[in-house]
Amino acid sequence: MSIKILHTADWHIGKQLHKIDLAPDMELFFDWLLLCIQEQKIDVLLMSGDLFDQANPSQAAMTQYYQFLKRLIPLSCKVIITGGNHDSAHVINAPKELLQLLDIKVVGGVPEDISELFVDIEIGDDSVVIAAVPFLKDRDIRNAAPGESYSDKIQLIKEGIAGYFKSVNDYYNSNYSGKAYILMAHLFAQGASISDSEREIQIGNQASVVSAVFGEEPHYIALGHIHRPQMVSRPFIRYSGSPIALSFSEKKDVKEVVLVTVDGTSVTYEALAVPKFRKLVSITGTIEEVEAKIAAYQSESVLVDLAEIIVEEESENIAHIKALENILTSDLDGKLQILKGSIHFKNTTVGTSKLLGQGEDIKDFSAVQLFQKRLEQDESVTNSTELIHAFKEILEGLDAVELDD
Ligand SMILES: [Mn+2]
Repeated sequence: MSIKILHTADWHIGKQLHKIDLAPDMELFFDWLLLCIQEQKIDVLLMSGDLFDQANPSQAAMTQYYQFLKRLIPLSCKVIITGGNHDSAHVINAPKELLQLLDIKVVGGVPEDISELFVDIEIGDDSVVIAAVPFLKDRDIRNAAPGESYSDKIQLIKEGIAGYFKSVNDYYNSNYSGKAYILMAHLFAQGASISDSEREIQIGNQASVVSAVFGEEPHYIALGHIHRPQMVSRPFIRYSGSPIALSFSEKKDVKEVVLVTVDGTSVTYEALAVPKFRKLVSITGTIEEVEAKIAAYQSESVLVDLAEIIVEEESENIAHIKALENILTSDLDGKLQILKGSIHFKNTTVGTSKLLGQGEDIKDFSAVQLFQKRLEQDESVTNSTELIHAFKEILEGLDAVELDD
């Protein structure tokens, strides 16, 4: 016999990506996860923080969470969920007593007594001890001193985190020494490779921790917070990453969960890839190239693929900006949904200098005069008077009327 544990983190239930609700992605992940738990005969499911995307989750997000738990109960798989930096400890802990009856342990925030972090699991001849450490808030780990400097603060947070993990390991040593030991944590470990979707924790990530703070005791460290799956400094110190992509910067990531197997005190682990339910794509090029790429776009995803458009044109032209607006609002038959777009001009400065004739200096013109020159050069502009009027209003709004001589 052995004990099989699945390490996951950063579900971010309720997440929206540029106003697109990722609830369908989560639902498909949950379907897959339930199947995986059945097929792999998983005994324990770990979720290392950031259960919800918001401290105050929407009703829809709460419903999705409880419906998942309901489907999990018949599978007799223990569940351990900790709070992350996105979570409210109160929201997660509210149903604590009730969930405990269903073999679901939640640790929303740092408990009063360190013993409350520990779960001692025995299945057949095997056993494992899990310390479910949630995100450590500033106030959990140190006393703020009046007048302390920025670097004092960073130093004290680092010492506070290290001190907390030392107490956790001391508790393990006194009560469970010799047993297989898994430590859960939600923090920023030094050297981890981040994406765009983690919210900074503990003053601009300055107070990142070195993996030495976890001590020598744990056989496996199930980390949460970083959304890209990876090991940190040693193979058994791992971020499972988020199960779905939460930002365009994660578009190339393989999403995974980690299967941890405990056999006596031997602990082994392997990553299981989570299927991609939709792609996040960046479509780049000139307006013409982007239009062609969108027209030729093929999707094999279960859900509509999501795109960001990045246009690069040689020089500034209102027609290009209008073309991008058209692309952003066009109907694409549900094969692709465009969430955002930006346009960059390689020669903006050249474009400006073209406004000026031989021997003319930009300093000799007012902002309104330059704007007028610019409009005269653009054949697509038919309402110059209105635009100049609007431009003056903006300048006045900026309290820059003195530029208009
Ligand atoms: Mn997160």
